[in-house]
Amino acid sequence: MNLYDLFASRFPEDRTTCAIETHDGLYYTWNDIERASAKIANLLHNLDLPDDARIAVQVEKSAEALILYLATIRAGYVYLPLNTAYRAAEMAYFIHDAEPSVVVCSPQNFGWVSQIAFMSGTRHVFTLGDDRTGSLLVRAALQSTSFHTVDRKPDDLAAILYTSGTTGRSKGAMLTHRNLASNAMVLHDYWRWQPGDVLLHALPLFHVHGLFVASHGALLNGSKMIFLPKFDAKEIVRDLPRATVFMGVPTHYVRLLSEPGFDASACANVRLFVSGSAPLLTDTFDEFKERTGHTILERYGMSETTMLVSNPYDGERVAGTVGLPLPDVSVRVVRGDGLPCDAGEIGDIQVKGPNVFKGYWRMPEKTAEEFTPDGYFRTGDVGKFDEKGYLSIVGRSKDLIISGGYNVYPKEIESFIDEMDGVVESAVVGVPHPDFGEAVAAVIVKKPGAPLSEEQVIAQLKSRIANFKVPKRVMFVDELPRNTMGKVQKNVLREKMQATAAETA
Ligand code: MCA
Ligand code: AMP
Repeated sequence: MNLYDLFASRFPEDRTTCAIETHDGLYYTWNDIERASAKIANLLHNLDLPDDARIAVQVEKSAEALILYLATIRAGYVYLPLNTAYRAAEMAYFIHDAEPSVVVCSPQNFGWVSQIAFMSGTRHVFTLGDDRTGSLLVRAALQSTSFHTVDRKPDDLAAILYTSGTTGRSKGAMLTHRNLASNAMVLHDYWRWQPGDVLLHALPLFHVHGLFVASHGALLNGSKMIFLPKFDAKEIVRDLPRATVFMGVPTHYVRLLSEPGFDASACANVRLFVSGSAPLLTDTFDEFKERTGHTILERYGMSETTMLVSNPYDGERVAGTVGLPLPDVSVRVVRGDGLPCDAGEIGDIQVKGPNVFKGYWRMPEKTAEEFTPDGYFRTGDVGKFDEKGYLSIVGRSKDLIISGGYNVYPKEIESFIDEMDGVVESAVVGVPHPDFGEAVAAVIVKKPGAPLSEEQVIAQLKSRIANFKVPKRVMFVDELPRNTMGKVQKNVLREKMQATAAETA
């Protein structure tokens, strides 16, 4: 059983039809996908890698990037996608932790990425540009266009996705061929993928939403994807009339609603808009319906579980809820004592099913902590079921900020700020943001007389961590508010931040 075989068995009979159309007018047929992934799979295979080799990839979005993912799966290795925003310190951590046999990076990053990789023991570093340049394709060009997909057991790893940790240490969620195949099949049926569907793909390829939920749906349906390098509201309005399915994070929907020319006629051909990765505001849901006549389908997932809950395709899609547990997925909301909550009662969301990951890479203790004795995974999200079985997420027990669909763990940012000259301590919180839903904000206690400004903090952080993690606002205080247990009261800081923002607005 190899996930790639599942996709290939669903490619259209006529493999000369278009699988991927790029924004710069290139067409890749299903034959191209097969042959190009075979070439890269042959290249990887001929490197004589260990069976469980990790292939770490930090490249800009392109059809070749997706083909590299498919080639890795075909060759039986483990795909490890990395956000292109990650800087040296972040990349060093992932590469050191995952010990990939192969690293693929953008040509312009070869210098610093290869240095990190070689120092961590990686033997092969290739480059791949978003314009079909780079050593990966040069080397793959010499390989055969046929490859016998490597057989894998359902529990063998297909991918590792790093999720930031509450303790500041990122954890690699290990996803198996079974996890990904089962979720792809369930979503294919649940969202009624059908002949003639065309996916407008504007999500990044390094997280669950763009790589698995969106791409897998189209691959499993033999559907064409219109590939945009990134989300751009104008381009979406231009391409939507040729698409039937669109998937995005709430920020995408907010931006579409601000785009002149985005109306019912632009969406006339679309049958499904999906939102996820962050909470969709009821206002956005309502305004979208009013403007376009479409009811956005909101669903809920995690890197560790892929998708677990979704609003229905045919039934009622309820604003402010993430819907019903997917078929074969068991979701429960429990109290502190572990007993199930009644409808309407708030508790911890837990999940069990074929979609739930195998564990955290080389962290058996952390893995054990996150599962209940009866095998449910603790999501760290807090929610409630209503009488009809719809789940609402009302909060998170984990200290997490979701900004424009990207996750930021305050602890990680705090540790970078605390290392700065002139800082005594800091607290990082999420504050409401009109575009990103939530934005990162930092509250800092300076050493007496330290000449540290908001601009300096932001500039220093930008040189060290991914841009989306950098606070949009920094506030200096004399001391952090603490409760009687000595814990920083982040709710007080959030309110203070919001009050200051309102005053300066
Ligand atoms: C960019 N910036 C951000 C973000 N993105 N800041 C905070 N949060 C962000 N998400 C920074 C830029 O670096 C820049 O900083 C400034 O904000 C403005 O950039 P802009 O050009 O507006 O940004 P953009 O390039 O248009 O990107 C915004 C975006 C993008 C399109 C919303 O963030 C995006 O594609 N998000 C989708 C994330 C996603 O796929 N999540 C799925 C995770 P400066 O001006 O300082 O340079 S998978 C998942 O969560 C689970 C499992 C699930 O359920 O799906
Ligand atoms: P990640 O670590 O990237 O896998 O992000 C997973 C987290 O995103 C979940 O634990 C939720 O907190 C959040 N999330 C995903 N989808 C939704 C949604 N539709 N509404 C609210 N939160 C969501």
